[in-house]
Amino acid sequence: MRIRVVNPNTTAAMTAVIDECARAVAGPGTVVEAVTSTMGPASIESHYDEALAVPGLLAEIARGEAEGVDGYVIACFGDPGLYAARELARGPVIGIAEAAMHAATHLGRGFSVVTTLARTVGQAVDLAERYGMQRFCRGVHATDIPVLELDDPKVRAVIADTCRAAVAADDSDAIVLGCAGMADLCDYLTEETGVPIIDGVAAATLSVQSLVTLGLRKSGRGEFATPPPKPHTGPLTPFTPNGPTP
Ligand code: 2AL
Repeated sequence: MRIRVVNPNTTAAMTAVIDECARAVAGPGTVVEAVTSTMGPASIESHYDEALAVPGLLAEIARGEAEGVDGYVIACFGDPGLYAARELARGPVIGIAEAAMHAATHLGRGFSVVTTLARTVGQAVDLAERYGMQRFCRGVHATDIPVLELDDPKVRAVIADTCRAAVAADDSDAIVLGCAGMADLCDYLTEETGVPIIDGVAAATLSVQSLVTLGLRKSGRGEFATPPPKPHTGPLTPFTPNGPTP
């Protein structure tokens, strides 16, 4: 099976981290293809960034559909464009926040999210509500590290400190990592904190793999059916569903 893991920001170095973490967990019959969005912001850490990341993400989904991809991971913790992507795809589309929060509920009674900038805390709280996770999500904690600085080895200790403080403050049993750029820190943070650390990139890749293995596809009826065709204008002209691939 082919799983396309879309990094909806335009930073290829971050896609390389995402690609490695997704490949590390995928089964032998699974081909993971991590791709970088070709348009939009270099990182996604505001509502504005998120809105501008969605067309590039949807273009990758449309391309994947034309190429017969079996399922998709949206590798950004805001799960930008998740429901729109689900409308376009035949197979499952899973966001990393969605997958990580669901995985955390199997591992303990409550989890904390550790994210990047403080301004992203509200988005994570909103996502927990949207996915019915209020019962499990005990807190969202910012490291105040910008996404594009996550690859600096000096920030690892700050993230570990924030994880430990989150567990203590929230009395939580697991940590959900709030950014795809933290995916490669799982082992280090598990050792540092002693609680399960959930990277959504790995969790979402395996969730998609499981659904495809089970022969399960996106429901074609109701809300997530292919969106009704209509003209799009200006730079969005190529985005008409079933039109030429954007
Ligand atoms: C993210 C993420 O996963 N990718 C990105 O660009 N921003 N998340 C975050 N909390 O800043």
